[in-house]
Amino acid sequence: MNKRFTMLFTIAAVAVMGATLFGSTYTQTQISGQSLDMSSMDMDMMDKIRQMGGLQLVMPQAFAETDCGVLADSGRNVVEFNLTGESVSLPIMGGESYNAMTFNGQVPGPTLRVTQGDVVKMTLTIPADEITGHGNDMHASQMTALAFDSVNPGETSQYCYIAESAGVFKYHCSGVHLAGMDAHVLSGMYGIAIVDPANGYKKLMVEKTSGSGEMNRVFYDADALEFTLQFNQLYLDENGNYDMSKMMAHQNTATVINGMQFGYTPNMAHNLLVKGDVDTNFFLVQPWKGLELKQYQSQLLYVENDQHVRLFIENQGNEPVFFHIVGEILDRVTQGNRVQSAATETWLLGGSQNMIVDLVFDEPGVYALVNHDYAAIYSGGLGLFVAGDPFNLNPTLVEKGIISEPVASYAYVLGNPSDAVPPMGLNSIAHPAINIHGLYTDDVASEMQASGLIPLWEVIPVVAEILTAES
Ligand SMILES: [Cu+2]
Repeated sequence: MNKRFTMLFTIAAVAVMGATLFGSTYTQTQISGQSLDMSSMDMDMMDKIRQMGGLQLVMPQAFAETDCGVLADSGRNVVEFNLTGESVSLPIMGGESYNAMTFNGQVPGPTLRVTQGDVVKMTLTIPADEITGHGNDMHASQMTALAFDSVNPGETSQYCYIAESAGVFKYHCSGVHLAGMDAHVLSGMYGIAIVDPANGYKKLMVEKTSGSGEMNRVFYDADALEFTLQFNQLYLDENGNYDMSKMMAHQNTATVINGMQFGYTPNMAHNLLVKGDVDTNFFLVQPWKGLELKQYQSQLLYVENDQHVRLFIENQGNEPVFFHIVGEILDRVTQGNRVQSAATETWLLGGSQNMIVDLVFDEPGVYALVNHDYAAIYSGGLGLFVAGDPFNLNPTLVEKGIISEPVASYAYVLGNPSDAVPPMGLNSIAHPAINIHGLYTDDVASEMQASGLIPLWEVIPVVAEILTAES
């Protein structure tokens, strides 16, 4: 064979082989597209990954000391964070309940607040009678959940880390060796850690023409009235158990903010104050308004006008959050101590993403905070801020002797809901009063009452009697 024929043969062979290879690959891809069959999934997969060490390639020692003994002696401020994994039954809208998994008998779990550079000493205890083991993954730690693994019933385990970066960070149960993590988190085992910047928060600048047409630039001190809002979903079957197939199909049964659907909407006290009658609703959605609901009775979020308000917001869930406040503009959006936007109408949070929103409510009014996805709004992703005295209640409250002088927000009368109020930090304005509200077990609510928080279900009848008494 001469050289020319050899060349032709080679080109032809490559062409035929190529057509065979690529052709067959293409055809195979088309044919083998398959739907996910849950019943055939290998549930030992996480164990196998763990045995291979694949997910442990990032070792915590690579970036920060994590030895509790060494850190305790480091001279840094050590903050202890004690969590208990507990499966309990908690209410959902409509008088039903669901089988929740919790940290410390509440959803979300307690909020941790530290200053950048502090040492966090996290201890997870699983009671002996708990039905399953649990883990803990704190995103503020930059440690893989597998470095801590999971804790069995009847056992306690601990890890330490330095909170190196400022911002909001979720924490969540990591299941049993990572298996069932989705079930545990979406059943309630989540919370946040707020890491205040070492040098505190920045002043807030708000630029508006403020009606005059002239540019008006106002600076607000870094100190702010603060709230936490954590968005999530429930995926439940008819027995109130987590339904993985619904999660895989993104068909949630409820959208929750701090664990509850429509948890920040009016209750009977608000109806009484605004409409003069406990049974006359002044807002279309009031699913939690009865006194018998105690800690589950809905509450509103009260702010003053012209006050710097700071919101710590986390998307704990499986769906996007389009965070918006109807009638307001988000004056500043910060993530990881870096400003992302100013004067924005809506900000998008993907799963396990967070932000700090700074804003000022200029005018008295009722402002709805929403996940601006209509399906989320209708399934529970809505709550209300009330700024100032939009219902002009001050004269009546003073006249009846409930308050001695006009107040700048109704929080001075009714308090703000405990589950939306974070622990005090570097630049916190104290809430005038705090009432007991949240997806808590009765034991947790009783402890809060003993610690001095306001049980509104006991206060409302007294206020009602004063308001309705003949003068
Ligand atoms: Cu768990």
